[in-house]
Formats: sequence, structure tokens, C-alpha cells
Amino acid sequence: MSAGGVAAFIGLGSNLGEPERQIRRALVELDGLAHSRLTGHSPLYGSSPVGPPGQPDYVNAVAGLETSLQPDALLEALQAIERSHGRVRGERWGARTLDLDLLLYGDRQIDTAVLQVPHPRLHLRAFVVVPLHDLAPDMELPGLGPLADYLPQPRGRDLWRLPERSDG
Ligand code: ROI
Repeated sequence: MSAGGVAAFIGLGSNLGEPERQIRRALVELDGLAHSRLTGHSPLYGSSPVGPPGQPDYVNAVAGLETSLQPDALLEALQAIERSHGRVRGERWGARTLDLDLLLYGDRQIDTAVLQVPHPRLHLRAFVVVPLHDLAPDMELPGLGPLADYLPQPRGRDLWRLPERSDG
């Protein structure tokens, strides 16, 4: 990718099928996005479901992208990846094979009918704040201040690091 891309961060979540495989596949697909480069990703985490009870635990991670896609084009590309994983938009806050959230797009604040950046619940969700902090500990959240201020204290038992994959 040419210089001058924007640093964007994507939240990944899955709790249906084989969540860890879905997340790893999605990271490869993010790496293959046009006009973009995957700059890194957090470790994978297991997490207890936030929202309606009775759904399986999630696997969550955060990825960093350098992209020259505009926010709406990036959002469309993320939704195409979700669809390729068989994501069907069902119940709000229900179980899903793959959820890709555009968390941050540089220091932009965006509020349109289809896209809110920073993601409006980013700072409230340990399954986003903790992996984002792994990737970007000094991050300032546009309009919200230092990311580190939103780290859960004490660290809860509803989020746990998954073992590193040994086969690379
Ligand atoms: N809960 C967890 N732990 N992880 C998620 O990614 C997640 N995504 C969601 C809801 C249903 C809100 N709960 C979640 O969309």
C-alpha cells in the first residue's frame, strides 16, 4: 500500500461454528483487503457473552489496518467478509458466526445513519478495550480520552487469553 493510509482498528467476534477458526480466517481475509495492509492483531481472547444470556462464549480479537479505503468502503468490505462467513443478521445482540466492527478510523469521528466511529460501545466492552490496548497501549480515543482509562479494574473473569497456536 502507498504511504498516507489511515490507521483503522477492527473488532472481531464469533461465537458460532468454530469461533477460533473463524477469527483466524477473518484475520487472513483482512490482510488481503484491497488498498489496505494488516499492521497487527491482538492475541485471541475467550469472553463471556455480553447481551442476551444463553449464547455460547465468544472469541474476540482486535486487528490494526493501514488503509486508503474511505470509511464507507471499508465498512462495505468488512460486511462482505462477514457474509462470506455465512453471517446472517438476525436478533440484535444474538449469536453470530463472525462480527467485524469498525472501531476506529484514524482520529476521525463519524456519525451517519450507517456508521458511527468510534464505535459507540467500544469503551464499555472489555472484550474490545483489552485487545485494543494490547495493540495500541497509548491510544487516545477521539472524544473519549486515553484508552487506558477504560481498562477494566480489576481485570474480570469474563475475558481470558486463549493459548497461542503452536503451528504458527
Ligand atoms: N459478547 C462478547 N463477549 N463478545 C462479542 O463479540 C459480542 N458481540 C456482540 C454481543 C451480542 C453484544 N455480545 C458480545 O454483538
